[in-house]
Amino acid sequence: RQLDEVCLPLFFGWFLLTPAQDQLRSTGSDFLTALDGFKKNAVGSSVNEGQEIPLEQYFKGKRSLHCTTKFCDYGKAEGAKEYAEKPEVSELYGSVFDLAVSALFVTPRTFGARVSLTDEQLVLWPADAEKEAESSVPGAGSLPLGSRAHITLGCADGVEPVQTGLDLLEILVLPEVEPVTDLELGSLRFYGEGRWMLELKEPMCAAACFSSFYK
Ligand code: 2AM
Repeated sequence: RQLDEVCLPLFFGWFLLTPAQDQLRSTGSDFLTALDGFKKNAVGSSVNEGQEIPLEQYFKGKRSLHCTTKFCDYGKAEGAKEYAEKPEVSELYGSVFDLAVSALFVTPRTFGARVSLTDEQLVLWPADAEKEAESSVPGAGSLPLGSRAHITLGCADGVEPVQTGLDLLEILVLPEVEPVTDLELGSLRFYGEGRWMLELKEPMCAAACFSSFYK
């Protein structure tokens, strides 16, 4: 085996700096509390059907918050080597970017934050990230590049984090609906089957370092 194959990471992505992690966790927690409060008065719209525990306990938290660009699985994932060899990847490795967190969402499986990438950030986004999800989420392949960009904030018991991006795509392929209410943080929409999305009144700016992760 070639050394460069051995050295491919588990994934590349933007890793939030500590202040941004703290701020996003805190905003996320405010959102779950507000959603719990709202659901008490809403009929037939439970995320954790039959489970009366607060959402904050329902979702198991993640330690280090990041926005995955390319999942490489140490080189086993398709296109991993090609991605790692892109000149932009080595040029921008270690640089800090301002990510715009534009929305928060929950489904019965996952809790995440939507990231709206700029053109400059999209050069690090794999061209097939949305198409790759087409078999799990029909229609995902036709969404704009970067639609899958997200930060996993928590997963229900037994759910793998890869599900967060698929849940986001699943919401984005649905027709737009009217907000059910305006919360302090922004407007809240309900997409059926326990799927909620809060569009932030003011997108949150999260400083994050482009790097890679090896277990
Ligand atoms: P996440 O980006 O939704 O958090 C390590 O497992 C990281 O890679 C996690 O952050 C995870 O999800 C992401 N990941 C795991 N499998 C993946 C896949 N098949 N495609 C894209 N991202 C994946």
